[in-house]
Amino acid sequence: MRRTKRDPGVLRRILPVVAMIRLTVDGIPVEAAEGSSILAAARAAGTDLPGLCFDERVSPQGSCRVCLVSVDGGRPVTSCTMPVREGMAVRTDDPRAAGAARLALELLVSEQPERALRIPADRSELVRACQRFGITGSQFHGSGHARDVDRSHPYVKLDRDLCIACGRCVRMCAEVQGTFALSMAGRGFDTVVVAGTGEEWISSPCVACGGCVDTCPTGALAEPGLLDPAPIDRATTTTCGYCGVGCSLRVHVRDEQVAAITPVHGAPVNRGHACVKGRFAYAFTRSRDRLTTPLIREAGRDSPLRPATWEEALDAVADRLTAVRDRYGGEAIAMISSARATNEENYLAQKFARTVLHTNNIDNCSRLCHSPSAAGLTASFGMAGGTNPFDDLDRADCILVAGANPTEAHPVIGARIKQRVLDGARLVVIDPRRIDLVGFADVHVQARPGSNVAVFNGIARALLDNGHVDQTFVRERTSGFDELTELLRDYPLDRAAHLAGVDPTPLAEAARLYGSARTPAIVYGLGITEHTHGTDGVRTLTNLAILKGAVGTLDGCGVLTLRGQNNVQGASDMGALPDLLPGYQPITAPRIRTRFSRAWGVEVPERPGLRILDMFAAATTGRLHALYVIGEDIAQTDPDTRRVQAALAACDLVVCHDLFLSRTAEHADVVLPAASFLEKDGTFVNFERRVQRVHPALPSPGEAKTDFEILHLLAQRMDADLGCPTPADAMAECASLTPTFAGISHDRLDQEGPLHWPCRGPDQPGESRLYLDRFATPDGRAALAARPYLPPGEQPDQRFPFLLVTGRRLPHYNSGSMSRRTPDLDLSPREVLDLHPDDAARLGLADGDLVEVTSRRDRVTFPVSLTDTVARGQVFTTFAFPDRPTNALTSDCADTTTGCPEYKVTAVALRPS
Ligand SMILES: Nc1nc2c(c(=O)[nH]1)N[C@H]1C(S)=C(S)[C@@H](COP(=O)(O)OP(=O)(O)OC[C@H]3O[C@@H](n4cnc5c(=O)[nH]c(N)nc54)[C@H](O)[C@@H]3O)O[C@H]1N2
Ligand SMILES: Nc1nc2c(c(=O)[nH]1)N[C@H]1C(S)=C(S)[C@@H](COP(=O)(O)OP(=O)(O)OC[C@H]3O[C@@H](n4cnc5c(=O)[nH]c(N)nc54)[C@H](O)[C@@H]3O)O[C@H]1N2
Ligand SMILES: [Mo]
Repeated sequence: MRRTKRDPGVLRRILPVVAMIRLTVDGIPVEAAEGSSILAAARAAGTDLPGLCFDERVSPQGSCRVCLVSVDGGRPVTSCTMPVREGMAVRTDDPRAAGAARLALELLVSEQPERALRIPADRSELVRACQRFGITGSQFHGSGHARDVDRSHPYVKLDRDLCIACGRCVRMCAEVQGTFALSMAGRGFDTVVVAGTGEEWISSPCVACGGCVDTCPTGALAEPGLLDPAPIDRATTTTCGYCGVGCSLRVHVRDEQVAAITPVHGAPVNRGHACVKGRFAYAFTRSRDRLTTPLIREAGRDSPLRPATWEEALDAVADRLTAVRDRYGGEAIAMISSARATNEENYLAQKFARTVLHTNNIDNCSRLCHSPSAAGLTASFGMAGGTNPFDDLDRADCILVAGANPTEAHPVIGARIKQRVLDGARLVVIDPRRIDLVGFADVHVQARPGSNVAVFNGIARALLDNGHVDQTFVRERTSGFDELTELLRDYPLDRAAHLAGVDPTPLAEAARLYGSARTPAIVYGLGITEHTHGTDGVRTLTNLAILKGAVGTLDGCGVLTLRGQNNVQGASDMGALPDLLPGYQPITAPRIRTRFSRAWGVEVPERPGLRILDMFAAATTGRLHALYVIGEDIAQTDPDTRRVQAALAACDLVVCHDLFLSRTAEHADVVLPAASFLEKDGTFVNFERRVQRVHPALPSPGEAKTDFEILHLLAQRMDADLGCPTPADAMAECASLTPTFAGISHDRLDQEGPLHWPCRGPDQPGESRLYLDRFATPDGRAALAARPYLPPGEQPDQRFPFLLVTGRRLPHYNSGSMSRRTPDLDLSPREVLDLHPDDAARLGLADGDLVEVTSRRDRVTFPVSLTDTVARGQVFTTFAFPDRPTNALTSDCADTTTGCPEYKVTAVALRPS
């Protein structure tokens, strides 16, 4: 269902900043980028010129006429629609213009109810405009309207009588969010915004990104917290703690509670946009079941957890960890560090493991997620991150989205992709499901789960056959071409299509679109990595960009990895990995180990440690005695739950830091209450390698402490000093030991804003776009990979004929520990299994019926949701609800290179329950 693509009415102009224009506003000299409006320039110059239908994030409309100004003494003009011109003299106080603007505003407010003017001025543009023109409540004629207030949605309230029909919300929804859920209905005086076809807001296609609420100038569309007239005590700018996009958010606090969260306008990553989670899903911070004290067990696993003092809890952990270490050696202890925690906390966690526990047994959830990206991108290009900044997408004329569902998992990026497509870029989607972006795509390759390598080899072969290979680039900057060409003899399009279970036509079209583009981009996610051949998937995907010469050049936009957790990039960057020290420096290199050992004053252990899944195996075989888990719910989110539970049961000691009593915490001996991202100081690294500041907006509840404080206190009790007392010190220490972070410090981030790594010195800007001169591989060349298609680890058979794919839905986040404790639960109250209607008919299942899903390991019952977004023979669900433990079903098949689980392919049987 392609809507209004390339409709000039919704085309957003993305203007490269070509030149600066000089003009004067009320006699004051001002500079503005060519193409900006007079209104934007006047505001940038510090005037409070109102513009009730204007928002610089969307196209101008010029309808409210309260932004009238004079230019060079001429007739009044709408400043929101007129672009700046060199030398123009703008007057916002021109009597004719101001008079006409005042009249327009008076007419507008005469139709408003009185309560419109009682909204605090800092929350209503209308009120501010009235103040500027001296219009007071007494001039209100009262409203002829008495229309309902729609309170059906937990986050968006529509007070219809406050609507001035400015259309900003409609344009935000279309041009910025790309959802097209809103329109204006009615005529003249009766015009009002409607969602969908006029149904209640909650039932409409609104995805609750908050764009409409953010732009509404009157409070007609509002979120509960900000409309409350009580003053806001303070606001803090920080980085979102949900996904890896890294949106800049403003956290408004009243009475030590979050009153509202709004996106930072003009922020580099999100450009004033956000999504339902970052923007609205904050109620978890003050949820009644937040952990506020440590918990310990009196006697053994069978005794209940009881509240304890920090002294008791830390002593218990310190004594027992010391005992295990001294008896069995450090290798009998393993630590899982958190991709939800800050860089500084992850730095400290790996330092704690290596210097206090004396083990390299430390890993983070990157293992479950994008470890194949780190391995694959390093092998292909030399470094473990995406190659380009996301802003490069503004230059892309073709976007290939493979195994990623950004409108649900990285919604701000999903919206940007839609914007780009509406601007004319071609879109190719490779996904077994008909995801939302397919509605905007030129072609959808609905490949069978686990067939990526066949698909990408088929496309690579077509690039060769169609003459779409950049021969000069291949000759001068790549290696492995001959071997790849040889392998691709086996991948003519028909065969590749057959292996992937698709028609050759869409595959050929995908190859033609990517191959004939001038500046193509590749965007990918877990549909590529979470497979038995995940690293091969990444390598064969990067082949396409290399063959096309679309990486490490300005002719393409490279390969963008949509990394998952808010700080999964950072957790790995900081060395919370069993074989790598901070900055991906190999633990096995003696020179590097010596440098760290000297700096830390303790010998760094030499042998690489255990990966997450190997930790479980080691526990069940008695080699591992203690497991220390920071912010990961392994008993819910790691594959094959029974095996995880067996591992937890086998350990003498399980310690966990969490915000809540997670499934893992229920199995722990000691649970330590952790602060959330809204309560801590430090940095996160987003999926573009952008290092961004995190500032505490709230105190943590009760006695909860940051992971940073907890690790320090514990080290002290084990007679060790981790050094770096503050997060800023930890970053400084990391920078001193890590060449790619050498130029990064809290001071610099506070002064200059976010920096990309690599940033090799305090005077270096940081590299957002990599490899323009040379690749970082040993020979400086991008390495093409000849990898054959191999079948997934698990295959359907007669007993288990369906394929279960697992992944994300918009409202909930991973284990759901946070999002389920917010009104997101009203948006998505329970887990369902997506099932094709034809399969449902065969099984005699109606929408909402229960189905028992059995895999080779366990069985779980789900209500079914009938949808043809899944292919026949495939089902889809998430893993956000502990009462439907999806990961009891998934297998321990894992990527042969990195150990990343095959979450995307599980053979299952379905039986009506
Ligand atoms: N709302 C929400 N957002 C999140 C999260 C969340 O839980 N909820 N989690 C965060 C985290 S940790 C991560 S890692 C990211 C994940 O973000 P994504 O990687 O975008 O998420 P997934 O839904 O797991 O998988 C993406 C797509 O891969 C497809 N897929 C499955 N198998 C294959 C295959 O063999 N080939 C191809 N080509 N595609 C396949 C699936 O159908 C799915 O649409 O999201 C982050 N953002
Ligand atoms: N079936 C299936 N399973 C999957 C996946 C899949 O696609 N399919 N995807 C996998 C992927 S990509 C990932 S990343 C994992 C994610 O799995 P997890 O990392 O386990 O999931 P989260 O819910 O993100 O968070 C883990 C815990 O951290 C806590 N927490 C949040 N912030 C903090 C903090 O600042 N400090 C501390 N100490 N705790 C905190 C939360 O309350 C939660 O209990 O799941 C994996 N599991
Ligand atoms: Mo993830």
